[in-house]
Amino acid sequence: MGKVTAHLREVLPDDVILANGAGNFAVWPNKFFQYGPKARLLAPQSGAMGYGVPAAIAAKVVHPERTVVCFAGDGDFQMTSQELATARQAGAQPIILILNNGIYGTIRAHQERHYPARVSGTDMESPDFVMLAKAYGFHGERVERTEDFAAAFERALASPTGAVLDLVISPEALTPRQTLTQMRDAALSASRRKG
Ligand SMILES: Cc1ncc(C[n+]2csc(CCOP(=O)(O)OP(=O)(O)O)c2C)c(N)n1
Ligand SMILES: [Mg+2]
Repeated sequence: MGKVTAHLREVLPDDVILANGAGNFAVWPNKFFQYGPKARLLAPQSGAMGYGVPAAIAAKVVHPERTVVCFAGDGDFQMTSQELATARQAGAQPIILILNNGIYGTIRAHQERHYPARVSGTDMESPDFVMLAKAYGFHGERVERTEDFAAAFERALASPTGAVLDLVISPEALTPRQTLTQMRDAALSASRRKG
């Protein structure tokens, strides 16, 4: 995602509107994108999952001429994915990047920090997001390798029907600075020290 965000900084227009919901994935648009005076970020102050998709659609209704990109988690996206139908109906179809790591990452991180290796209910089986996007009349693509992102994003930008890019990400890459295993190991050795 470091490389993906760096690429987006290069190619997105100055007046881009970004949106996000809640989850660890939100660190990328929140901390690693550089906002000039014309760019906007629509994000929940209350940490509401599912906020990004409807916010991005609303942005596209108000500013159809501007590029709107929503960052969503795989859990987060599924809170409001049905709004893709609203987008289609309103002719207001943004680009949605799903950072698909197969887990409710934020909650897993809490589990690993407080109860290391005792995982409960944070693995997630998702639908095929590309098929789902297409069912709603969006362009859809799955991106499995970092080096394939740039071309896929170019096709998303060129699509007249908006786009959903399903970005397959390792659950280990949960934060920019610490992997899931490092989180678990740190908590395990801290609890051993305590006895
Ligand atoms: C509506 C709502 N339900 C539950 C939560 C608690 N919560 C915060 S982050 C999170 C998991 C997010 O998972 P995902 O969207 O896959 O993002 P990741 O952390 O994996 O990047 C949950 C359940 C919330 N913030 N909002
Ligand atoms: Mg996730």
